[in-house]
Amino acid sequence: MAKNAILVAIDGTQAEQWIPLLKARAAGRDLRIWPAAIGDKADIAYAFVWRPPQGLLATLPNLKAILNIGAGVDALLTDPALPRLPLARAAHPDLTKRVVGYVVLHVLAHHNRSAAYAAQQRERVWREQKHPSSDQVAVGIMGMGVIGGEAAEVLARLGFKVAGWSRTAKSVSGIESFHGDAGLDPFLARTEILVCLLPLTAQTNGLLNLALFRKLKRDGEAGGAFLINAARGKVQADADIIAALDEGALAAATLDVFPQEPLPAESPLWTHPKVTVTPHVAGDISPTAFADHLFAQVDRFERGEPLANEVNRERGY
Ligand code: NDP
Ligand code: OXD
Repeated sequence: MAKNAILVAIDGTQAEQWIPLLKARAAGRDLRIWPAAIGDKADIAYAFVWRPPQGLLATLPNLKAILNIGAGVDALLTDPALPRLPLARAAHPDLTKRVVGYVVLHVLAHHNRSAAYAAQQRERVWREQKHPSSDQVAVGIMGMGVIGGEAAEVLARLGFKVAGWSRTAKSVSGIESFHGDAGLDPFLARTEILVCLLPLTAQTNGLLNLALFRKLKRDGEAGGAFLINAARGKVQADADIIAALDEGALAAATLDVFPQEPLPAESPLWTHPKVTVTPHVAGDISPTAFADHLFAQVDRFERGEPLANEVNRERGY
């Protein structure tokens, strides 16, 4: 008879943080830790996963639900053998605050000319850079979901002229809204600091390319067009970012994510003077904040309630 055990399959070094915390909060639940201690696969009813190996979940005959320890489910959905079961993603205030903090930090860094001041400090140069007020600078957020929506509101409170672009129409007070294919060009034409918070799907793959960068507003008070990608690397074309920086379509870029991670040592992005690289850390989710939520999801499911933040497989996010 199935035992409603929970598989924990977390890729990489993050597992070291997560496993003791999950064990401490398991409250008698039977945890099976991949890869060493899965036991009888027929016992497993739930899976807590972050980038599990492709095909693993398909080998669990009594699996009932999959809980992703992250907001993006692109790595799971590219598994051709992924079972068609309820699948939930992470949408949690802790994660949202972290990514919004990252976005605000880098919008302000571009706005406040931080790179120029860092270069001046190295040369002992005391010179004021031109600082437009935030209400003269247009920020555009691609992806107005849980994280993008919050980032838009925080940046609007800081005074920026904020617009959002999403798949479906939105109406948010103080935020100019654009949606769909028809809304993209007008959204880009008014945007000086472009922030990407889109999921990776068939529609968004490669969207951040040279043709798109050329449509951004670069003659405004911000002093050029800037890119911040805190979402997924495959939404961007790295070579096009370099080309856009070199021709002036982009003035600078902050990149947390890359088509290939870790970013290869030979990538010119590492040393480009107009690029800031961070190693996919915008939204590192904290196990202390999220472990209880995972067990609460199992409890909901067992009460017959739908999972919170269930992924729409057709939409891809
Ligand atoms: P949500 O699912 O809440 O929001 C996604 C948004 O993108 C929605 O507004 C959606 O539109 C929009 N969207 C999706 N497809 C399209 C499209 N084809 N055209 C226009 N808009 C589109 O996601 P979250 O806000 O929670 O997270 C966003 C992404 O951020 C995640 O998928 C993940 O990849 C990434 N992320 C990265 C982290 C990091 O550490 N770098 C940390 C956390 C998240 P609509 O509202 O109309 O559905
Ligand atoms: C996520 C991430 O999707 O950290 O949560 O990238």
